[in-house]
Amino acid sequence: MRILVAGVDGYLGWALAQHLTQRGHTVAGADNYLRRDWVAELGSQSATPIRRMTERIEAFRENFGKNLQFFRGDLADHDLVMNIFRHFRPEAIVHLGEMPSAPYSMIDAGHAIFTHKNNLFGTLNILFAMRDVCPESHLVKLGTMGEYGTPDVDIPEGFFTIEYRGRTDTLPFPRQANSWYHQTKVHDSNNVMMACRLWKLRSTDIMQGVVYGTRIDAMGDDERLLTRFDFDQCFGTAINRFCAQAAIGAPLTLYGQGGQKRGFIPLRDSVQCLTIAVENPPKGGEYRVFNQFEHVYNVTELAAKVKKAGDEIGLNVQIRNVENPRQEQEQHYYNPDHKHLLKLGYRPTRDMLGELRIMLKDLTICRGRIEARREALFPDIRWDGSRRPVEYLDEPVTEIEPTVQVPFRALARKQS
Ligand code: USQ
Repeated sequence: MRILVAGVDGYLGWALAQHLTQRGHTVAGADNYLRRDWVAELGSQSATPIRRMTERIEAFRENFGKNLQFFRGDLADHDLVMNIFRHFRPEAIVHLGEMPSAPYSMIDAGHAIFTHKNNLFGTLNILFAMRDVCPESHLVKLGTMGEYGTPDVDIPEGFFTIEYRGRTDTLPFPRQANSWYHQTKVHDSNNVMMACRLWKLRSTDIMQGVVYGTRIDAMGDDERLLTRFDFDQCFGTAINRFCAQAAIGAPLTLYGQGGQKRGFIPLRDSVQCLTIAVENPPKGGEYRVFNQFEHVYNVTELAAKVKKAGDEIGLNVQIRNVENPRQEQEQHYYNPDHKHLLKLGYRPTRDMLGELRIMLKDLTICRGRIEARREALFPDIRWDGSRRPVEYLDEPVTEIEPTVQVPFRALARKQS
Protein backbone atom coordinates (compact mmCIF):
# COMPACT_ATOMS: atom_id res chain seq x y z
CA MET A 1 0.00 0.00 0.00
CA ARG A 2 1.20 3.59 -0.66
CA ILE A 3 1.13 5.32 2.74
CA LEU A 4 1.84 8.96 3.50
CA VAL A 5 3.07 9.63 7.04
CA ALA A 6 2.46 13.30 7.86
CA GLY A 7 4.86 14.27 10.65
CA VAL A 8 7.47 11.66 9.72
CA ASP A 9 10.29 13.41 11.64
CA GLY A 10 8.44 13.08 14.98
CA TYR A 11 8.49 10.58 17.84
CA LEU A 12 5.75 8.36 16.40
CA GLY A 13 6.18 9.20 12.70
CA TRP A 14 9.80 8.12 12.39
CA ALA A 15 9.12 4.81 14.15
CA LEU A 16 5.93 4.14 12.18
CA ALA A 17 7.59 4.79 8.79
CA GLN A 18 10.13 2.08 9.61
CA HIS A 19 7.55 -0.43 10.81
CA LEU A 20 5.31 0.06 7.77
CA THR A 21 8.24 -0.24 5.36
CA GLN A 22 9.41 -3.40 7.08
CA ARG A 23 5.93 -4.82 6.43
CA GLY A 24 6.35 -4.20 2.70
CA HIS A 25 4.44 -0.92 2.28
CA THR A 26 5.69 2.00 0.20
CA VAL A 27 6.02 4.95 2.53
CA ALA A 28 6.41 8.67 1.92
CA GLY A 29 6.81 11.25 4.66
CA ALA A 30 6.15 14.95 5.08
CA ASP A 31 7.53 17.27 7.75
CA ASN A 32 8.79 20.80 8.34
CA TYR A 33 10.91 20.01 11.43
CA LEU A 34 8.82 22.21 13.72
CA ARG A 35 9.07 19.70 16.56
CA ARG A 36 12.83 20.25 16.65
CA ASP A 37 12.22 24.02 16.91
CA TRP A 38 9.55 23.77 19.65
CA VAL A 39 11.78 21.62 21.85
CA ALA A 40 14.69 24.03 21.32
CA GLU A 41 12.35 26.92 22.23
CA LEU A 42 11.85 25.24 25.62
CA GLY A 43 15.60 25.00 26.13
CA SER A 44 15.61 21.24 25.66
CA GLN A 45 16.72 18.55 23.23
CA SER A 46 15.91 14.93 22.45
CA ALA A 47 17.61 12.58 24.92
CA THR A 48 18.45 10.31 22.00
CA PRO A 49 20.82 12.01 19.55
CA ILE A 50 18.59 12.12 16.49
CA ARG A 51 20.04 12.63 13.01
CA ARG A 52 19.28 15.10 10.24
CA MET A 53 16.68 13.93 7.72
CA THR A 54 19.28 13.33 4.99
CA GLU A 55 21.10 10.87 7.24
CA ARG A 56 17.82 9.32 8.36
CA ILE A 57 16.82 8.69 4.75
CA GLU A 58 20.20 7.15 3.97
CA ALA A 59 19.89 4.82 6.97
CA PHE A 60 16.37 3.96 5.86
CA ARG A 61 17.58 2.90 2.41
CA GLU A 62 20.49 0.87 3.80
CA ASN A 63 18.38 -0.95 6.40
CA PHE A 64 15.15 -1.55 4.52
CA GLY A 65 16.34 -1.54 0.89
CA LYS A 66 13.65 1.03 0.05
CA ASN A 67 13.52 4.77 -0.41
CA LEU A 68 11.57 7.02 1.90
CA GLN A 69 10.16 9.74 -0.33
CA PHE A 70 10.37 12.89 1.73
CA PHE A 71 8.39 16.12 1.25
CA ARG A 72 9.64 19.07 3.26
CA GLY A 73 7.01 21.67 4.06
CA ASP A 74 4.10 22.89 6.11
CA LEU A 75 0.80 20.99 6.03
CA ALA A 76 -0.95 24.31 6.66
CA ASP A 77 0.12 25.24 3.09
CA HIS A 78 -2.73 24.09 0.84
CA ASP A 79 -0.68 24.06 -2.40
CA LEU A 80 2.02 21.94 -0.83
CA VAL A 81 -0.48 19.35 0.42
CA MET A 82 -2.19 19.21 -2.99
CA ASN A 83 1.19 18.71 -4.68
CA ILE A 84 2.13 15.89 -2.31
CA PHE A 85 -1.17 14.13 -3.01
CA ARG A 86 -0.92 14.58 -6.79
CA HIS A 87 2.65 13.32 -6.81
CA PHE A 88 2.42 10.39 -4.37
CA ARG A 89 -1.30 9.50 -4.66
CA PRO A 90 -1.51 7.88 -1.20
CA GLU A 91 -3.88 5.00 -0.52
CA ALA A 92 -3.63 5.76 3.18
CA ILE A 93 -2.57 8.84 5.11
CA VAL A 94 -1.46 8.61 8.74
CA HIS A 95 -1.77 12.15 10.05
CA LEU A 96 0.68 12.67 12.92
CA GLY A 97 1.71 16.14 11.78
CA GLU A 98 0.28 18.24 14.60
CA MET A 99 1.52 20.18 17.60
CA PRO A 100 1.02 17.53 20.33
CA SER A 101 1.56 19.29 23.66
CA ALA A 102 -1.09 20.49 26.12
CA PRO A 103 1.30 22.70 28.17
CA TYR A 104 2.78 24.30 25.03
CA SER A 105 -0.70 25.33 23.89
CA MET A 106 -1.41 26.86 27.34
CA ILE A 107 1.61 29.22 27.42
CA ASP A 108 -0.23 32.27 26.09
CA ALA A 109 -2.60 33.48 23.37
CA GLY A 110 0.11 33.24 20.71
CA HIS A 111 0.80 29.57 21.45
CA ALA A 112 -2.92 28.69 21.68
CA ILE A 113 -3.67 30.40 18.36
CA PHE A 114 -0.63 28.87 16.68
CA THR A 115 -1.76 25.41 17.88
CA HIS A 116 -5.22 25.95 16.43
CA LYS A 117 -3.94 27.22 13.08
CA ASN A 118 -1.29 24.55 12.75
CA ASN A 119 -3.51 21.62 13.70
CA LEU A 120 -6.81 22.63 12.13
CA PHE A 121 -5.43 24.01 8.86
CA GLY A 122 -3.26 20.93 8.29
CA THR A 123 -6.16 18.54 8.81
CA LEU A 124 -8.47 20.61 6.60
CA ASN A 125 -5.87 20.65 3.83
CA ILE A 126 -5.57 16.87 4.01
CA LEU A 127 -9.36 16.46 3.87
CA PHE A 128 -9.64 18.71 0.81
CA ALA A 129 -6.71 16.95 -0.91
CA MET A 130 -8.39 13.60 -0.25
CA ARG A 131 -11.66 14.86 -1.74
CA ASP A 132 -10.02 16.37 -4.82
CA VAL A 133 -7.20 13.93 -5.57
CA CYS A 134 -7.59 10.60 -3.74
CA PRO A 135 -11.22 10.19 -2.60
CA GLU A 136 -10.76 6.43 -2.08
CA SER A 137 -7.84 6.89 0.32
CA HIS A 138 -8.11 6.25 4.06
CA LEU A 139 -7.22 8.87 6.66
CA VAL A 140 -5.84 7.49 9.92
CA LYS A 141 -6.01 10.61 12.05
CA LEU A 142 -4.23 10.84 15.39
CA GLY A 143 -6.65 12.17 17.96
CA THR A 144 -6.27 11.75 21.71
CA MET A 145 -8.03 10.12 24.65
CA GLY A 146 -7.89 13.63 26.12
CA GLU A 147 -10.75 14.62 23.81
CA TYR A 148 -13.17 12.83 26.15
CA GLY A 149 -11.80 14.38 29.33
CA THR A 150 -12.52 12.46 32.52
CA PRO A 151 -16.31 12.03 32.76
CA ASP A 152 -17.90 10.18 35.68
CA VAL A 153 -19.26 7.46 33.38
CA ASP A 154 -17.67 4.81 31.15
CA ILE A 155 -16.21 6.09 27.86
CA PRO A 156 -17.23 4.23 24.67
CA GLU A 157 -15.22 4.25 21.42
CA GLY A 158 -16.49 7.47 19.90
CA PHE A 159 -20.23 6.85 19.87
CA PHE A 160 -22.97 5.84 22.29
CA THR A 161 -26.66 5.12 21.98
CA ILE A 162 -28.82 7.42 24.02
CA GLU A 163 -32.52 7.63 24.75
CA TYR A 164 -33.83 11.18 25.26
CA ARG A 165 -37.48 12.15 25.70
CA GLY A 166 -38.66 8.85 24.32
CA ARG A 167 -36.48 8.82 21.18
CA THR A 168 -33.19 6.96 20.64
CA ASP A 169 -30.13 7.74 18.52
CA THR A 170 -26.43 6.78 18.26
CA LEU A 171 -24.44 9.99 18.74
CA PRO A 172 -20.85 11.13 19.28
CA PHE A 173 -19.89 10.76 22.94
CA PRO A 174 -19.39 14.22 24.56
CA ARG A 175 -15.92 15.70 24.24
CA GLN A 176 -14.63 17.72 27.21
CA ALA A 177 -11.03 18.70 26.47
CA ASN A 178 -8.88 20.28 29.14
CA SER A 179 -6.28 22.24 27.16
CA TRP A 180 -6.21 24.29 23.94
CA TYR A 181 -4.20 21.48 22.34
CA HIS A 182 -6.74 18.78 23.25
CA GLN A 183 -9.47 21.13 22.03
CA THR A 184 -7.85 21.29 18.56
CA LYS A 185 -8.19 17.51 18.39
CA VAL A 186 -11.91 17.80 19.22
CA HIS A 187 -12.35 20.32 16.39
CA ASP A 188 -10.38 18.03 14.06
CA SER A 189 -12.60 15.09 14.97
CA ASN A 190 -15.71 17.09 14.15
CA ASN A 191 -14.22 18.22 10.83
CA VAL A 192 -13.12 14.73 9.83
CA MET A 193 -16.51 13.25 10.80
CA MET A 194 -18.33 15.84 8.70
CA ALA A 195 -16.05 15.31 5.69
CA CYS A 196 -16.79 11.57 5.83
CA ARG A 197 -20.52 12.31 5.95
CA LEU A 198 -20.54 14.94 3.18
CA TRP A 199 -17.89 13.66 0.81
CA LYS A 200 -18.01 9.91 1.54
CA LEU A 201 -14.38 9.89 2.64
CA ARG A 202 -13.21 7.13 4.99
CA SER A 203 -11.36 7.72 8.24
CA THR A 204 -10.22 6.11 11.46
CA ASP A 205 -9.90 8.62 14.30
CA ILE A 206 -7.44 7.27 16.85
CA MET A 207 -8.07 8.32 20.44
CA GLN A 208 -4.59 7.50 21.66
CA GLY A 209 -3.48 7.46 25.27
CA VAL A 210 -0.08 8.55 26.57
CA VAL A 211 2.80 6.89 24.67
CA TYR A 212 6.09 5.78 26.25
CA GLY A 213 9.22 3.99 25.09
CA THR A 214 12.55 4.54 23.41
CA ARG A 215 12.49 2.04 20.56
CA ILE A 216 10.79 -0.48 18.31
CA ASP A 217 12.35 -3.63 16.87
CA ALA A 218 12.71 -2.20 13.33
CA MET A 219 15.39 0.21 14.62
CA GLY A 220 17.70 -2.77 15.24
CA ASP A 221 21.24 -1.72 16.05
CA ASP A 222 21.50 1.32 13.74
CA GLU A 223 21.56 4.44 15.93
CA ARG A 224 20.58 6.57 12.91
CA LEU A 225 17.15 4.91 13.06
CA LEU A 226 16.49 5.94 16.66
CA THR A 227 13.48 8.12 17.17
CA ARG A 228 13.49 11.26 19.27
CA PHE A 229 12.79 11.10 23.02
CA ASP A 230 11.65 14.27 24.75
CA PHE A 231 11.68 14.88 28.49
CA ASP A 232 10.89 18.60 28.80
CA GLN A 233 7.69 19.81 30.52
CA CYS A 234 5.81 20.15 27.20
CA PHE A 235 6.88 17.41 24.81
CA GLY A 236 7.89 14.74 27.32
CA THR A 237 4.94 12.57 28.33
CA ALA A 238 4.57 11.44 31.95
CA ILE A 239 6.39 8.06 31.85
CA ASN A 240 9.06 9.30 29.47
CA ARG A 241 9.74 12.23 31.82
CA PHE A 242 9.79 9.94 34.87
CA CYS A 243 12.35 7.67 33.18
CA ALA A 244 14.52 10.62 32.13
CA GLN A 245 14.37 11.97 35.70
CA ALA A 246 15.27 8.56 37.11
CA ALA A 247 18.20 8.24 34.70
CA ILE A 248 19.88 11.43 36.00
CA GLY A 249 18.99 10.96 39.67
CA ALA A 250 16.40 13.77 39.71
CA PRO A 251 13.19 13.14 41.67
CA LEU A 252 10.13 12.08 39.68
CA THR A 253 7.69 15.01 39.58
CA LEU A 254 4.26 13.75 40.57
CA TYR A 255 1.78 16.55 39.87
CA GLY A 256 -0.64 17.25 42.73
CA GLN A 257 -2.20 14.23 44.46
CA GLY A 258 -1.11 11.89 41.66
CA GLY A 259 -4.50 10.18 41.31
CA GLN A 260 -4.86 11.30 37.66
CA LYS A 261 -5.72 8.24 35.55
CA ARG A 262 -4.85 7.88 31.87
CA GLY A 263 -4.59 5.09 29.30
CA PHE A 264 -0.96 4.30 28.43
CA ILE A 265 0.59 2.50 25.47
CA PRO A 266 4.19 1.56 24.59
CA LEU A 267 5.64 3.02 21.38
CA ARG A 268 5.96 -0.48 19.88
CA ASP A 269 2.23 -1.08 20.47
CA SER A 270 1.31 2.34 19.09
CA VAL A 271 2.96 1.55 15.74
CA GLN A 272 1.39 -1.92 15.78
CA CYS A 273 -2.08 -0.41 16.29
CA LEU A 274 -1.67 2.32 13.67
CA THR A 275 -0.57 -0.36 11.21
CA ILE A 276 -3.64 -2.48 12.02
CA ALA A 277 -5.85 0.56 11.37
CA VAL A 278 -4.13 1.22 8.01
CA GLU A 279 -4.32 -2.41 6.89
CA ASN A 280 -8.02 -2.75 7.80
CA PRO A 281 -9.66 0.32 6.24
CA PRO A 282 -13.31 1.23 6.80
CA LYS A 283 -15.74 1.45 3.90
CA GLY A 284 -16.30 4.69 1.95
CA GLY A 285 -18.18 7.29 3.99
CA GLU A 286 -17.39 5.56 7.28
CA TYR A 287 -15.93 7.52 10.19
CA ARG A 288 -14.90 5.18 12.99
CA VAL A 289 -13.17 5.78 16.31
CA PHE A 290 -10.61 3.53 18.02
CA ASN A 291 -9.56 4.10 21.62
CA GLN A 292 -5.87 3.21 21.48
CA PHE A 293 -4.16 2.36 24.76
CA GLU A 294 -3.01 -0.76 26.51
CA HIS A 295 -3.89 -0.19 30.15
CA VAL A 296 -5.18 2.49 32.56
CA TYR A 297 -2.95 3.58 35.47
CA ASN A 298 -2.85 6.57 37.74
CA VAL A 299 0.37 8.56 37.74
CA THR A 300 1.33 7.45 41.27
CA GLU A 301 1.24 3.81 40.10
CA LEU A 302 3.41 4.77 37.14
CA ALA A 303 5.98 6.53 39.29
CA ALA A 304 6.10 3.46 41.54
CA LYS A 305 6.76 1.22 38.51
CA VAL A 306 9.56 3.49 37.28
CA LYS A 307 11.03 3.46 40.78
CA LYS A 308 10.92 -0.35 40.90
CA ALA A 309 12.64 -0.70 37.52
CA GLY A 310 15.16 2.03 38.37
CA ASP A 311 16.02 0.71 41.82
CA GLU A 312 16.70 -2.72 40.29
CA ILE A 313 19.60 -1.17 38.37
CA GLY A 314 20.82 0.92 41.30
CA LEU A 315 19.35 4.30 40.37
CA ASN A 316 17.88 4.94 43.86
CA VAL A 317 14.79 6.66 42.43
CA GLN A 318 13.00 9.31 44.51
CA ILE A 319 9.38 10.35 43.96
CA ARG A 320 8.18 13.81 44.98
CA ASN A 321 4.81 15.50 44.86
CA VAL A 322 4.91 18.96 43.36
CA GLU A 323 2.19 21.56 42.89
CA ASN A 324 0.08 20.67 39.89
CA PRO A 325 0.72 23.33 37.21
CA ARG A 326 -2.39 22.10 35.34
CA GLN A 327 -6.05 22.38 36.17
CA GLU A 328 -7.31 18.82 36.06
CA GLN A 329 -9.10 16.31 38.27
CA GLU A 330 -6.62 14.58 40.58
CA GLN A 331 -8.99 11.87 41.86
CA HIS A 332 -11.60 10.60 39.44
CA TYR A 333 -13.43 7.72 37.79
CA TYR A 334 -11.94 6.53 34.47
CA ASN A 335 -13.14 3.51 32.51
CA PRO A 336 -12.74 3.81 28.72
CA ASP A 337 -13.54 0.95 26.32
CA HIS A 338 -10.80 -0.34 24.01
CA LYS A 339 -12.14 -3.31 22.11
CA HIS A 340 -12.01 -2.44 18.40
CA LEU A 341 -8.25 -2.84 17.94
CA LEU A 342 -8.18 -6.06 19.96
CA LYS A 343 -10.87 -7.46 17.64
CA LEU A 344 -8.72 -6.56 14.64
CA GLY A 345 -5.74 -8.46 16.07
CA TYR A 346 -3.87 -6.07 18.38
CA ARG A 347 -1.61 -8.11 20.67
CA PRO A 348 -0.70 -5.88 23.65
CA THR A 349 2.85 -6.06 24.99
CA ARG A 350 1.48 -6.27 28.56
CA ASP A 351 4.96 -5.94 30.07
CA MET A 352 5.35 -2.41 31.33
CA LEU A 353 8.23 -3.29 33.64
CA GLY A 354 10.11 -4.94 30.77
CA GLU A 355 9.62 -1.83 28.63
CA LEU A 356 10.72 0.42 31.50
CA ARG A 357 13.92 -1.61 31.92
CA ILE A 358 14.74 -1.12 28.22
CA MET A 359 14.00 2.62 28.49
CA LEU A 360 16.09 3.12 31.61
CA LYS A 361 19.00 1.26 30.06
CA ASP A 362 18.81 3.45 26.93
CA LEU A 363 18.40 6.66 28.92
CA THR A 364 21.19 5.91 31.35
CA ILE A 365 23.48 5.80 28.34
CA CYS A 366 22.05 9.16 27.14
CA ARG A 367 22.06 10.76 30.58
CA GLY A 368 24.65 13.37 29.60
CA ARG A 369 22.20 14.85 27.07
CA ILE A 370 19.42 14.95 29.68
CA GLU A 371 21.73 16.40 32.31
CA ALA A 372 22.77 19.14 29.88
CA ARG A 373 19.13 20.32 29.71
CA ARG A 374 18.20 19.50 33.28
CA GLU A 375 16.29 22.79 33.85
CA ALA A 376 13.85 21.82 31.08
CA LEU A 377 12.61 18.93 33.27
CA PHE A 378 11.09 21.19 35.88
CA PRO A 379 7.60 22.56 35.10
CA ASP A 380 6.69 26.24 35.23
CA ILE A 381 3.89 26.54 32.60
CA ARG A 382 0.60 26.90 34.45
CA TRP A 383 -2.94 26.60 33.17
CA ASP A 384 -3.78 30.08 34.55
CA GLY A 385 -1.32 31.65 32.10
CA SER A 386 1.41 32.46 34.62
CA ARG A 387 4.90 31.08 34.38
CA ARG A 388 6.32 30.17 37.80
CA PRO A 389 8.28 27.06 38.78
CA VAL A 390 6.12 24.69 40.82
CA GLU A 391 6.85 24.19 44.53
CA TYR A 392 7.53 20.85 46.17
CA LEU A 393 4.62 19.68 48.32
CA ASP A 394 6.76 17.42 50.52
CA GLU A 395 10.11 17.42 52.32
CA PRO A 396 13.28 17.05 50.22
CA VAL A 397 14.70 13.53 50.40
CA THR A 398 16.90 13.11 47.36
CA GLU A 399 20.53 13.52 46.56
CA ILE A 400 21.59 14.04 42.96
CA GLU A 401 23.98 11.41 41.65
CA PRO A 402 26.98 12.54 39.61
CA THR A 403 26.42 11.97 35.89
CA VAL A 404 28.51 9.52 33.91
CA GLN A 405 28.74 10.05 30.17
CA VAL A 406 28.77 6.73 28.30
CA PRO A 407 29.56 6.61 24.57
CA PHE A 408 26.29 6.51 22.65
CA ARG A 409 27.43 3.54 20.50
CA ALA A 410 26.56 1.28 23.42
CA LEU A 411 22.90 2.24 23.02
CA ALA A 412 22.82 0.76 19.58
CA ARG A 413 23.19 -2.76 20.93
CA LYS A 414 19.92 -4.54 20.45
CA GLN A 415 18.00 -4.89 23.71
CA SER A 416 17.05 -8.38 24.66
N1 USQ B 1 2.08 14.36 34.97
C1 USQ B 1 2.74 14.28 36.17
N2 USQ B 1 4.08 14.60 36.19
C2 USQ B 1 4.77 14.97 35.06
C3 USQ B 1 4.08 15.03 33.84
C4 USQ B 1 2.73 14.72 33.82
O1 USQ B 1 2.16 13.94 37.21
O2 USQ B 1 5.97 15.25 35.17
C5 USQ B 1 0.65 14.02 34.92
C6 USQ B 1 -0.22 15.12 34.31
O3 USQ B 1 -0.65 16.04 35.28
C7 USQ B 1 -1.35 14.33 33.69
C8 USQ B 1 -0.72 12.98 33.34
O4 USQ B 1 0.50 12.91 34.06
O5 USQ B 1 -2.37 14.13 34.60
C9 USQ B 1 -0.46 12.79 31.87
O6 USQ B 1 0.33 13.87 31.43
P1 USQ B 1 1.13 13.78 30.05
O7 USQ B 1 1.93 15.03 29.91
O8 USQ B 1 1.85 12.49 29.93
O9 USQ B 1 -0.08 13.69 29.02
P2 USQ B 1 -0.96 14.77 28.32
O10 USQ B 1 -0.63 16.17 28.68
O11 USQ B 1 -2.37 14.36 28.55
O12 USQ B 1 -0.56 14.62 26.79
C10 USQ B 1 0.07 13.45 26.25
C11 USQ B 1 0.61 13.81 24.87
C12 USQ B 1 -0.54 14.21 23.97
C13 USQ B 1 -1.57 13.11 23.94
C14 USQ B 1 -2.01 12.75 25.35
C15 USQ B 1 -2.89 11.53 25.39
O13 USQ B 1 1.56 14.85 24.98
O14 USQ B 1 -0.07 14.48 22.67
O15 USQ B 1 -2.68 13.58 23.23
O16 USQ B 1 -0.86 12.42 26.13
S1 USQ B 1 -4.06 11.63 26.72
O17 USQ B 1 -3.37 11.96 27.94
O18 USQ B 1 -4.74 10.37 26.81
O19 USQ B 1 -4.94 12.72 26.37
